[in-house]
Amino acid sequence: MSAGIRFILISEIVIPILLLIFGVYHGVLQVLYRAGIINASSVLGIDYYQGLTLHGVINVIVFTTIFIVAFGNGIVLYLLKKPLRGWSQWTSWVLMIGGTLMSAWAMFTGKANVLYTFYPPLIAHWTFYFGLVLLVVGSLVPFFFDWIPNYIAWKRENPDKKMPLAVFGIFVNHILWLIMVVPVAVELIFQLIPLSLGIVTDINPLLARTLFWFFGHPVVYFWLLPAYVMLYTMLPKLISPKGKLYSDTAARLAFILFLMFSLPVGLHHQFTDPGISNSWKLIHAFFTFLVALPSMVTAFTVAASMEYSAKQEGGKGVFYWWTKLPYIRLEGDKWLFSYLFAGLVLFFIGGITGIVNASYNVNLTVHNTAYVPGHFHTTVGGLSVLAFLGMSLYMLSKLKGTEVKFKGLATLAPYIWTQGMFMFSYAMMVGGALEGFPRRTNTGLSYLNPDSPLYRPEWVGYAQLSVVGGFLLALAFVFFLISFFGTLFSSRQRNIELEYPIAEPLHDSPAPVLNNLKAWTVASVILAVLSYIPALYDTTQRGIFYNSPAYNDKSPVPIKPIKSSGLKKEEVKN
Ligand code: HAS
Repeated sequence: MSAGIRFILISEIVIPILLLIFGVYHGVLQVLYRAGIINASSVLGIDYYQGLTLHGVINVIVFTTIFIVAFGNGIVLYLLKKPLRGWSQWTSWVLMIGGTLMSAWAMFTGKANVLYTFYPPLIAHWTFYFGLVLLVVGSLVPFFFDWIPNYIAWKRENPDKKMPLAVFGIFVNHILWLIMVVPVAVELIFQLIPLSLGIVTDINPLLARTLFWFFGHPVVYFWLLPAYVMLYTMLPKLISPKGKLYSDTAARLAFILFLMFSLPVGLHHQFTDPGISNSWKLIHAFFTFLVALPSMVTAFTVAASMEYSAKQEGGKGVFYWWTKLPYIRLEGDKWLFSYLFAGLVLFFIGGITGIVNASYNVNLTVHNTAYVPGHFHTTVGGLSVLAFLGMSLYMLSKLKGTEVKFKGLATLAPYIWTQGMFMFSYAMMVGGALEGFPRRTNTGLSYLNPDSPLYRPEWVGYAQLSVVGGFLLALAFVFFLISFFGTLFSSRQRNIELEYPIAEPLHDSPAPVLNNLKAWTVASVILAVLSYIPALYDTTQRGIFYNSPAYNDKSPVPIKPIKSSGLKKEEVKN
């Protein structure tokens, strides 16, 4: 590997972790603010929406995207054994880092207090949107100019072999990414950037929200699939050198099901939005249950792989093999198991709570309550983040040619994280679902004040429990950082070789139908378009029209409230 490519890979791991320090810090401020322990605007002059935007955008847009590119680069390099092209990697790097800096400038200067969902009526400075566009374009460059050409060259040399499973998962993920960014690009290019620049004053926010959620649900699988690649291909080998993936075919089936069903589901975020027909919302609810299917396939396949692999280490019977899993083991790369296992345990809860959300009628109880952050902190904040942190440390140690430093702290971190996330998510989910604890609040926290008519004593305990959870999460992250920076600044001990512990499958079949990615991509696009045409049509017929001046310093808060729902443009203007 050339020094330039090595530098790019290391920086694509280190930069997101540096940014994550701000992201996690703002997470801690959120719990303190919600419990009334600090006043949001008193901390470094950053107000509630600004802090929440930094927390969300850094953690789930920037950290994830740059890491996923680094991981994909590493997997393609290792398994296809073809060099990455310097010009393509540098182009991607400049676009992603340049875009991140642009958006970061807007967020840190308070010009983009629009949350990670960034749809109107909240409006940001144009640099925020432009930066995101650059980040996304940069993340696609290696796919087109390194991964695909390298695969074609590999296939020419290995005509009888299937695409390696890890590469297959990485490709499915980036194909999904390519499809899902189209609607959000339309929203950014034709609605938000012109609105922010003052080129237009009139946009349809319901259309903007629908385009956002067309992207906004599949993006959660963009965060999930790299973790699934690790679970399928690496987890068994971390348990035992003789560990095996239970079924390669089941894994490929799961990835294809994600490609098919991740897209036609976004309306489950808009069950309560007016102006879109209920029938299409219901159809998206059904598709949402279908997209849970590949995760169920994964739960069984991964559990079977864990059992098989633990039995290679002497585990016996129905339950005793659980004792042979390397929960806290420091030799070699076994420490990485703790990140994937802790993530799995959290995702068990995250998955079940997702199914609660998807149930059209139950969603009405939990929507816009703290239950929803409770759900997504056990999914993206659980399995995805833990897998990405563990893999960042793993790749860093390989790229530095050194052992992981402070391995004990690194191995404990995911368990402390899990404990913290359980407390935080329990508080948010139970408080949200049973007591209506709100998802967002910017009301001066009057619910904590006994003298206020809005005083809600039943929420106070939940807010306080979430502080304890938040502190455990921060402690876990500090443990991780000590190990991460210890490894970064340690000197080289061995040859630099980026390798991954890839397990062979126990059951495998050629299943050519599953490997035809071109056909599945076409099918996925057709299904996504068909499932969205009626909803998009509805938004143009009964959308709510929102009139706004260009971005100015007061723009982060809605300038003009939306007048009412379900009205046609002429009716609103009149
Ligand atoms: Fe979700 C909202 C439905 C999965 C992230 N979700 C969100 C939001 C985020 C998010 C960020 O239907 C908030 C968006 C916002 O800002 O408003 N979600 C689902 C469903 C699934 C799901 C059905 N979500 C995810 C994943 C995410 C994520 C994955 C990130 C990575 N979600 C919703 C809905 C909403 C929503 C509604 C809107 C709510 C509202 O009203 O606003 C499914 O894909 C989940 C399927 C998962 C399973 C679990 C399988 C279990 C496994 C673990 C096995 C463990 C083993 C180890 C073997 C069926 C794989 C042993 C375990 C032991 C316990 C010992």
